[in-house]
Amino acid sequence: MHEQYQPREIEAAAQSHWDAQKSFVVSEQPGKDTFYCLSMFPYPSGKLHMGHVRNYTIGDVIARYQRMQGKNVLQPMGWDAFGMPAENAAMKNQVAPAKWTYENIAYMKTQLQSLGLAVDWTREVTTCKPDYYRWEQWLFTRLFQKGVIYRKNGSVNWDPVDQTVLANEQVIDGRGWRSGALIEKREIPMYYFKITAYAEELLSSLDDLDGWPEQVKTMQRNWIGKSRGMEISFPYDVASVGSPGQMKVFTTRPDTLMGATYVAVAAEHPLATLAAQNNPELQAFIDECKRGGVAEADIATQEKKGLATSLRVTHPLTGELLPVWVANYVLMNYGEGAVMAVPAHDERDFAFAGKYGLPIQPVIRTSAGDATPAPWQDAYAEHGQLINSGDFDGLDFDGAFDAIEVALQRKSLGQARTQFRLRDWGISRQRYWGCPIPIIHCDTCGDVPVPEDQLPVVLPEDVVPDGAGSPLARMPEFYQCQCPTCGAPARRETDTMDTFVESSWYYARYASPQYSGGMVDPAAANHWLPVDQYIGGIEHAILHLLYARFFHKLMRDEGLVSSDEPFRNLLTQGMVVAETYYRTLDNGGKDWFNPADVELERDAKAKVISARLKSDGLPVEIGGTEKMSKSKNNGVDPQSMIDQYGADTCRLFMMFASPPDMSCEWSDSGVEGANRFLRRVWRLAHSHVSAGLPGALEVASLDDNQKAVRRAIHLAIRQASTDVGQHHKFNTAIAQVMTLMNVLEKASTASEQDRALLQEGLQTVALLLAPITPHICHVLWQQLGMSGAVIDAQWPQVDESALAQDSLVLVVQVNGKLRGQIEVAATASREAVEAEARANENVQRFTEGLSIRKVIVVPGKLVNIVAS
Ligand code: ANZ
Ligand code: ZN
Repeated sequence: MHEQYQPREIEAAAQSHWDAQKSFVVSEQPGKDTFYCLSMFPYPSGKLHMGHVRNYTIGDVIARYQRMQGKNVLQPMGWDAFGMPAENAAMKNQVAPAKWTYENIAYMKTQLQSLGLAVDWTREVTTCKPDYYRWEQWLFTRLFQKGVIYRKNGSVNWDPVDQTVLANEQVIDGRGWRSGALIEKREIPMYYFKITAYAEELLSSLDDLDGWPEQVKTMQRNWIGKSRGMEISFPYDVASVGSPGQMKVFTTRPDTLMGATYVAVAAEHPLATLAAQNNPELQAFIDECKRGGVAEADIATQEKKGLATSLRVTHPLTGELLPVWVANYVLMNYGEGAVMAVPAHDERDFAFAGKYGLPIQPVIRTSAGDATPAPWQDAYAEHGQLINSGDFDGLDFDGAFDAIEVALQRKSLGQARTQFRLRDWGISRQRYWGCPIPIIHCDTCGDVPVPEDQLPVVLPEDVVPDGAGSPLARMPEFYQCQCPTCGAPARRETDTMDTFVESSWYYARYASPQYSGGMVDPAAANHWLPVDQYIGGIEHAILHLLYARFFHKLMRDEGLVSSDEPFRNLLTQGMVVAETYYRTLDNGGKDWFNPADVELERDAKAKVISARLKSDGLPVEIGGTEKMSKSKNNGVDPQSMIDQYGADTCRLFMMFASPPDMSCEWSDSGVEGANRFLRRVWRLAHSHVSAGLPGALEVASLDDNQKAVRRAIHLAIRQASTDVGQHHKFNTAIAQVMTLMNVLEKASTASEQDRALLQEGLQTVALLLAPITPHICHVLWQQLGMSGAVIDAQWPQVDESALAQDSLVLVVQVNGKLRGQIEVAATASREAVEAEARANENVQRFTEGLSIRKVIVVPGKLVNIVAS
């Protein structure tokens, strides 16, 4: 055993052992418990960032721990390889997205491998390869035939200068990111997954996901957004509109119907079109609304604007005429594209009515009273008793809901309805680097799915896009084809799929990644699925997880998998954050400096008092900790940490810094501390091993000091087992091992039994750390003379008899201040403990002249004497 801890050699040796033994290659083993541990696969952006390292280390620790529990563990890895960054890089550097992507994958794979992940690399899945996406296309054609996928017009961001469709993130302040042109909304035909048909099930089965964070389930519930409400019709007459009809709204607050003072429609609503016919000002406003991004978030936050029309509709119960407005806060694709506005009880309507001088009529008594609200208070939106509502006065929400429904039904002007906020999932993208949509357009036969024997529709890989629309649409060799049904010349679809489609089913493909007989081999899929532990970032809490859950149900309904949900347990890891440093520029902007380029000055308590740039020695401002990002220049390249200290230090630091679901602050000193600890472990093991391995431990003949050491060993096992196994609290488990190390370093090595005990202690350290720092533990295990590799060892068991204590040391406090220690028999009664405490010399000194009011005994821990 080398005297110095040499991570480079150790890590190479451990990794080549695992490679040679194919340690992590798994197959189905009937009868053995399985554990499928999955971390969200990376987008091959070029190199790993700290977020990846943290995610994959957490997954790896769990996978290795489960293996030590005797499970047959599957931990796969792959690449979410389609997407826009490849196209952007391609335009910048004139390389094909395929080449760029494959090169990134090759490099990032070496990085992942250097972390020593217990991954079965024979199962690597790369979503941009035809052997993967052909099955996505296959499922698409099946679902298209079933009607679960359909085609309809959808609105996109259209850049009139570049003549191309832009993704939401390519629209900046309403303008194209490259051209700077004002973006228009355009309607084009697109394909949709009918996810709304699964809305009810996607909502209700959340209740079965006990292993998911409550917060994520809430986010999913809100996204699906089930609401019970009423559809209400407002008739309009010949005079004001030109022909009779009804304007429908959807409302969750039918109880406020008597407070509706106007109605508002979306810019795309037919009544808006009608009203604009002789009104150029209104037409201009409608055009303005139609421009601008299609992102929902933008619409929610934008300033409320509207324009009156000359139209009137009739209130369904009072017969009063209400003015019709066109408003930018009403969405065409939600509800009915129109709202009954109740400014007294809806914040958006309130803001709008205030701005345009529309009447505000309170109809609910809330905790804020019944006066006309000004300014807005959240209480105005509460449920409460009806007022100013005629016959309905005095009813509560439920009573009013039912009574108003009856009144509306009598006139055939309304009825209760449940609706979802969730929209069907539009998956068409007018981009090159994605999975081709397997549809052929024929003038005679319409949209024909590509027959199974003609799949995959292969995406040509040698194309360099130029940003002006999809290159596929300019490649006759791609789009010219024959109709599979009638044989006439036809045109292949040139849109590709949203890359969320690939990431919606990769977890299932890992079960049988090379299977060529179908999307998944059902036997293998059902053997491994559902995933026992899924780990990834909270940024995927809504869309990715919802789509994957949806796909699981689609695959179930195709007979491919038998479970209802893909991920049994979900862990959302916290962010990696780091300090930020900056200088303020003359123009008021900020120039951000990377932590690696900054030198810190600390006071005696190690508190940072100032920061200077290494290059010029001049001060920089400290900006607080933030998520590592390019914009704040506070990213730290994990590779430099691995190169300098080795993967084990990096892993230990990440796991020790915080529990996995909390944010983890990167710090130089934390990394150095982790490295120092591993050197300590190595040093102790080295001196132990150099003295020759001891004989067997004779537990029965240990003296008191030895018993205390052995107790520390088994306490560490007990605590670390609950920390890791039950709570994923790797940080406290590591702290247990550190405590144990303190004991072992001080323990005597004089006798053979002392050394046998140290042997047990070091073995325990190697086992408890094995999931976290697998390389050093691999070598320690060998050096400690153990047969077999530590990855095949079992997690250590607590010897309960080692925990038993003959006597206990309790601290004694007087009025909460530590005043002494007493030693009592472990079996001593409460009275005996109290008597011993009162008899303590120091206690007597501090209670002299006082009378003892109360003695509190916390068994096994302390005695507090209250005296005055
Ligand atoms: C009257 C009303 C009174 C409303 C009140 C709220 C409070 P959820 O719960 O999300 O389903 N709404 C309906 N369609 C809309 C559209 N196309 N664009 C914008 N807003 C629309 O929301 C339902 C509520 O959102 C409905 O209830 C409607 O406003 C609004 F005191 O109607 B409410
Ligand atoms: Zn045809």
